[in-house]
Order: sequence, then C-alpha cells, then structure tokens
Amino acid sequence: MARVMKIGIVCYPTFGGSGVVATELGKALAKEGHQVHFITYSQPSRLDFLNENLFYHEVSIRSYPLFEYPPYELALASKMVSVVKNEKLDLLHVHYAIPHASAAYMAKQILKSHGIFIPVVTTLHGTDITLVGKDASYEPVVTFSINQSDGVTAVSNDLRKETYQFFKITNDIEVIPNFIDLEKFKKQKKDHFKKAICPNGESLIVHTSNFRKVKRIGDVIKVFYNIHKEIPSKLLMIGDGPERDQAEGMCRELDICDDVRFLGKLEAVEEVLSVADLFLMPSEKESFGLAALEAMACEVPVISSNTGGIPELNVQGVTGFLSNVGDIEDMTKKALFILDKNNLPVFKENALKRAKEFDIANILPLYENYYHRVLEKTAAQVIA
Ligand code: GMT
Repeated sequence: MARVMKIGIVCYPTFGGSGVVATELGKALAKEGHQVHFITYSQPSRLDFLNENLFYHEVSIRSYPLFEYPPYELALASKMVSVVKNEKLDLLHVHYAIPHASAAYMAKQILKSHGIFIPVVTTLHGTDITLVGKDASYEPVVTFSINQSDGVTAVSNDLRKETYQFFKITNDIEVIPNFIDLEKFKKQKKDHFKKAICPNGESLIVHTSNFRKVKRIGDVIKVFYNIHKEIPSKLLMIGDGPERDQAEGMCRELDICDDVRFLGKLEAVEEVLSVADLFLMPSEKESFGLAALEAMACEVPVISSNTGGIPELNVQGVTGFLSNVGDIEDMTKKALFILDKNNLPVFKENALKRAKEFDIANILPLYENYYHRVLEKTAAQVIA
C-alpha cells in the first residue's frame, strides 16, 4: 500500500454535492488505511459510520451579543490549527473554496508561526466559482486563497476552464471528477415500492436537488407535464430548498398533483433511483452533476441541459440526451424517446456502463497520487 497519510477534511456537512463528495472521499480513504479527520460545524450527513481511522471534530462557534454575524471562519481556522497540531496531520483538504480555502490559509500561517508546515489542497466544486465566488464581495479572497493553496483540484474540465477564465489564477488546477460508490448504488430493486408509486405500470421520472434557482425546478415540472400529457407517468421530487413552494404551486395550477410527489430530503436516494426510468437535470449551470451520476449508477438515463461539466458525464444519445438550457420542447421530445419501451433498455445499460467509469475505485487513486505529489512538492518547505 502507498504511504499512509493523516488527512484533515473540511467541508459543508449538509446535503450539498460538495459535502457528499468530501464525506465519501474521507470514508474511502479511511478504508484504505489513511487516518481521516473531518473538521465541520456538524456531523456530515453521509458520515454514517465511524471506524478506527475516521475522526470527527466539531467547530464550535461562540456567539456574543455584539456579533450580528458570528465569525465562523475564525472558529474554523482555530479548529484547524488545533487538529493539525494535536493529531499531527500531514495535509488539509478543503472542499468548496468559500470560506474553507481562506480559513485554511489563515490556519497555515498561524501554524507556521508555531514552526509547523501544513500543505493545503483546495477542491473547487462549482458554485464557489461559477456563482458565489465571482461576486465582488468574495472574488479577491477566493482568488488569493486559491493561489495560496499548495494544490488545487476541480471536479470537471469545464470548471477548471471557467476558473482560469474568470480569476487570475497562478496555480495549476488538476481535474479529478466526482465519483460514485457503485457497491452502494448497485441496483437493489425495490419492486414493492415501484408498484406502490406506479400501480398501473406508469413510467417513473425522478429529480433530486437542493431546489435552488440554479436547478430550474420549474423546467422539471414543465417537462414532466408535457410527458404526462403523452404517456402515463409519475414524478418524484427528492430534496428541498427555496424553490419548492413555487414548484408545488405549479403542480396545483397544472392539475398534476396526483402524479407528483415531493419526498423532501431523503437519505437513501438509491432506493428510489433503483426503480426510476428517467432522471431530469435541467440546471442553469452544473459543474459536474453528481446527482445525475447517482442516477446513472442505478441504471437511470438522464435528460439534462448541455451546460458546465454535464457533457463530460452525460453522453448525447448514449446515456441520455442534452438540450439547451430552458428548451422544454426538446427535453420532452428526447424524454419520450428514451421512455419508449424499445429504447429504454439500451439507455439504461449505457447509463450504468458510463457510471462505472466514475467508480470510487478508479477515482480514489487519483486523489491519493495527487496528495503524494503535493507532499513531495512541499517537502522542502517542511525542512526549511
Ligand atoms: O449547488 C449545488 O448543487 C451544491 C454544490 C455543492 O458544492 O455543494 O454542488 C456542486 O458540487 C457538486 C459536487 O462536486 C457538483 O456535482 C455539482 O454539479 C455542483 N453544483 C453546481 O455547479 C450547481
């Protein structure tokens, strides 16, 4: 086995894609024998088991009447300092640049003053670059902290390209795509569940997301409405977020509530995906589209927009189709084509085949090698 490392992982512990990727990565590294320390403000939702190599350090944020906005970044940096020092970490890997990369920079400087060198790897996930990071209120800090990282990865070529286009980046950015644990997502068909939802053999369409504006939830409802006019079908909406109320309102207006179910945040998405026929991802922007990969791992073809990094995952006419953002008619036409019983089996097979390329077994070594390269590159600084 390659050299065992002690790695600190900093991420958002919530249901967002970056937190999922960070947590699954940490769990996989721990299984490989590395010691992994999660540093987050609450236990990551996917951190569903602990073993002798997995540790969790909660960032406690002290509130004070003076603080209208409690300084989370400072509490996080302080926690990083103590964990790196006490646990003798080799490397810090922060997921989602804001505010993790700048907090890591601060921790690194403090540790340096104690005679400790800690290399920092930052993984760019998407909205930290494409949406939030570009805003003038964050851009200078994002640029600076990316340039100060000892290693930078992005989850797709498109995100890498966009980072270079918009920010003045002097660092090399390595592309390491999102991944899936195929063992976990292996089709565990819950036929009883399918029968309960689709008692008359209706086609089952699924969408999962955090229901933010960027996901274009309205397009999901419109495409389903069009499909539903043509063939018996049901829609399951998994997740929750700011656009949910509006989407539910649309369903009432279109009189399709009997065939659309909003399931809220669901832990075991794979159980629903395992019985689905089609996945909809009409996002405005998507740096990778982890939710689509999860669907494909359950043999579900994808209708998506052709934006961001999605084309690096969903293959036109093979694993599904890609349409221009907002092109409801095209998405409907292609969805109906896939759902045709003569076409569905081959799309399903192709979706799974493609998902296998992103299996954790293929992607984990890319991260391990990258860590080793960063450690080698920065070794001189430890000695100096
Ligand atoms: O906005 C989200 O979808 C959540 C966000 C996150 O960082 O939590 O997801 C981003 O990171 C995922 C994991 O790398 C990617 O698969 C998603 O495509 C990306 N979301 C967007 O770019 C909108």
